[in-house]
Amino acid sequence: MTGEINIFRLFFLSVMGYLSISATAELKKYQFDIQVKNVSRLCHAKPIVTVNGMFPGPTVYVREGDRVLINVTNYAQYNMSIHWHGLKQYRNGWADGPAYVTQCPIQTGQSYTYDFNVTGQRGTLWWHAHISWLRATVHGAIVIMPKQGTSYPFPQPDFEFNLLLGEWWNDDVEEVVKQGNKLGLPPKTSDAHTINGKPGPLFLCSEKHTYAIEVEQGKTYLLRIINAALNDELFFAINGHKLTVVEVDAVYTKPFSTNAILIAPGQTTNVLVRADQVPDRYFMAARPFMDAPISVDNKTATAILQYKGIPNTIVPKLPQLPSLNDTNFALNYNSKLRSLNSPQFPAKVPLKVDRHLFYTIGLGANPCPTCQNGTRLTASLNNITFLMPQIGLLQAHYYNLKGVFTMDFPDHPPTPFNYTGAPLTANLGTTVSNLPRLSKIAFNSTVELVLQDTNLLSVESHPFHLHGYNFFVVGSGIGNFDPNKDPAKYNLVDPPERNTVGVPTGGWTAIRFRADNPGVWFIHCHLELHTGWGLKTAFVVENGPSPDYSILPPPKDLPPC
Ligand SMILES: *[C@@H]1O[C@H](CO)[C@@H](O)[C@H](O)[C@H]1NC(C)=O
Ligand SMILES: *[C@@H]1O[C@H](CO)[C@@H](O)[C@H](O)[C@H]1NC(C)=O
Ligand SMILES: *[C@@H]1O[C@H](CO)[C@@H](O)[C@H](O)[C@H]1NC(C)=O
Ligand SMILES: *[C@@H]1O[C@H](CO)[C@@H](O)[C@H](O)[C@H]1NC(C)=O
Ligand SMILES: *[C@@H]1O[C@H](CO)[C@@H](O)[C@H](O)[C@H]1NC(C)=O
Ligand SMILES: *[C@@H]1O[C@H](CO)[C@@H](O)[C@H](O)[C@H]1NC(C)=O
Ligand SMILES: *[C@@H]1O[C@H](CO)[C@@H](O)[C@H](O)[C@H]1NC(C)=O
Ligand SMILES: *[C@@H]1O[C@H](CO)[C@@H](O)[C@H](O)[C@H]1NC(C)=O
Ligand SMILES: *[C@@H]1O[C@H](CO)[C@@H](O)[C@H](O)[C@H]1NC(C)=O
Ligand SMILES: *[C@@H]1O[C@H](CO)[C@@H](O)[C@H](O)[C@H]1NC(C)=O
Ligand SMILES: [Cu+2]
Repeated sequence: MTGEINIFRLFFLSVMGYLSISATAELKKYQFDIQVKNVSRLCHAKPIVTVNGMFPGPTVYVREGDRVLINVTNYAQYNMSIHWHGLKQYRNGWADGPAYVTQCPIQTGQSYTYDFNVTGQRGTLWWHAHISWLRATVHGAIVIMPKQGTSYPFPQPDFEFNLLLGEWWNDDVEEVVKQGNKLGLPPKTSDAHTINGKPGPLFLCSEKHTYAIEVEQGKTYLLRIINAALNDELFFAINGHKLTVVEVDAVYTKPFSTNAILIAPGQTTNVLVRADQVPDRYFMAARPFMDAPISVDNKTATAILQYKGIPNTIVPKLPQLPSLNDTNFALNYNSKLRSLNSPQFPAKVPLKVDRHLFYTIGLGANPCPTCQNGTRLTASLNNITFLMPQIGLLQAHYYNLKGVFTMDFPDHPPTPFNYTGAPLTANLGTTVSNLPRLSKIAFNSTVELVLQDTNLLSVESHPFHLHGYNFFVVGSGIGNFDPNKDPAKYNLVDPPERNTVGVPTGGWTAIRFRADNPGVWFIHCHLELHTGWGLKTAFVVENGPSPDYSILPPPKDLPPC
């Protein structure tokens, strides 16, 4: 357990010991202290923002049905808020976390206790800071065990591990983002990718910092893989070993076997791995996918899968990852994802649509006299660049405060054009409205949202995340969405159900959901760069017919602005 490589094989045993005390729904309490600590494991040791001094932060272990109280106390100099990514927070947006959407930030010296129930969900999710770029180091796994007496719909693994894929800067990320905003350009790309906080031995200065797991011949392992990177979609593979995908975003899938997975920021993927190869040391590796002419940190993060009894001196071999720009792999991989759709876990896809939304995703440039190029890069949905308000939108909605937002976000782009045609360099300006524009959604209505990438400045793949819901990814394609032909090709039987979906480069994705969770729910690109540039809006889902279907009253300790 010591020396150059840390082996975490005892980890799951202690987890099981912990969980065995939970017979029925329990109250689980966590204390999250936001602290600036010098826990850097990379070349340039420097203090980073952490939870309880850990990077990645602590895992939240709960069981379906549990109530969870997490007291977040902020000892750092930055404003903070934490999002429980993928938890539906039924009627309970107060615990969702995005700063200035569902709460004001937890300011230095203040505490806020997130209080939520984990209902009707089980699997791997994660938590992360939801303010500025602080989630670079403030993140961790959420593992929701199935209800007691309920097994996985796949063979019970012998052991399990969490793998958090991250993106690392040698500088303070808050300075990095500030520098980008000042120039009006993307800030410098990251210096490394990491697996559980460590970049692996391919980095010159990091021989001592490699994550490793020890496996036993013949045993099966469940890997809970989380992409916690800020801006990079990642491929992940293990040399010599097949991965069987069984769950994405805490929803079971029809199992399929693959040499590599593709995982976008915000997404989670559970895979089964059987230790069925010649006992040896094998590299696990993660590297970006980028099929647009946009510069990206292309460095490979590695960790080690080591068979029991094999000495640490053996040099592992790298897996063959798809090439950086392997569009075909990406499209083919995503097309294999299907909901399990079993009697126990049915895919309740809305078949009839009450509300059709069509949002274009665009990059743009607005005048900025102080910026390096005289312009500032922006991003928009339906040509609207979203500016954050000064107070929480959910409070403004709940208390019916005027002058905070408007509810006129357009259902369609203002001017239709050839979205994915030749690069558009004219009309790059976007509409920056003074007040955030949101969209009102009737309670329990069914919504179809088509997200259409555009060639404004450049096409690019955008992972979109919706808060408060899972959605079904009913269709996807390259080029412009055709409302007359494409819906006929939808999968309305067993489409993947998730909370974050990649809109393909120069293509579109159609999602459907039933708006049965009242509140103000953020929807945004999960590339922090684009979110910061305004690629976001929110749905205001109205209350239902009675108080039982309405937003809960706010907690007393909700942070003030
Ligand atoms: C962080 O720790 C490293 C190694 O222990 C040390 O070299 C460095 O000076 C520390 N940095 C700060 C700001 O404390
Ligand atoms: C949260 O933690 C802080 C710091 O330990 C403590 O002062 C505060 O009382 C706690 N809040 C609750 C509700 O327990
Ligand atoms: C969580 O569930 C408990 C027990 O059913 C209930 O009393 C409580 O109001 C729920 N909390 C939230 C935030 O929904
Ligand atoms: C990674 O990017 C660097 C800098 O842009 C480039 O020099 C190098 O060739 C790239 N490597 C690969 C494997 O694409
Ligand atoms: C992908 O990148 C490789 C090497 O950088 C290049 O040779 C190839 O043409 C690219 N493929 C596509 C489809 O752009
Ligand atoms: C900014 O200006 C530089 C040269 O001054 C140019 O190479 C670059 O393409 C410009 N970037 C944008 C986003 O306009
Ligand atoms: C859109 O642009 C593409 C590529 O430039 C072109 O092939 C296509 O014909 C255009 N479509 C329409 C409807 O103009
Ligand atoms: C976006 O809005 C700006 C400002 O109103 C306008 O100049 C531009 O033409 C619009 N672009 C598109 C693609 O609709
Ligand atoms: C929402 O609509 C579904 C389908 O029509 C219905 O079964 C359900 O009872 C509705 N829920 C509420 C709270 O009205
Ligand atoms: C922290 O949040 C408060 C409340 O929104 C705001 O007034 C203050 O300016 C923020 N501080 C920083 C450093 O951003
Ligand atoms: Cu994006």
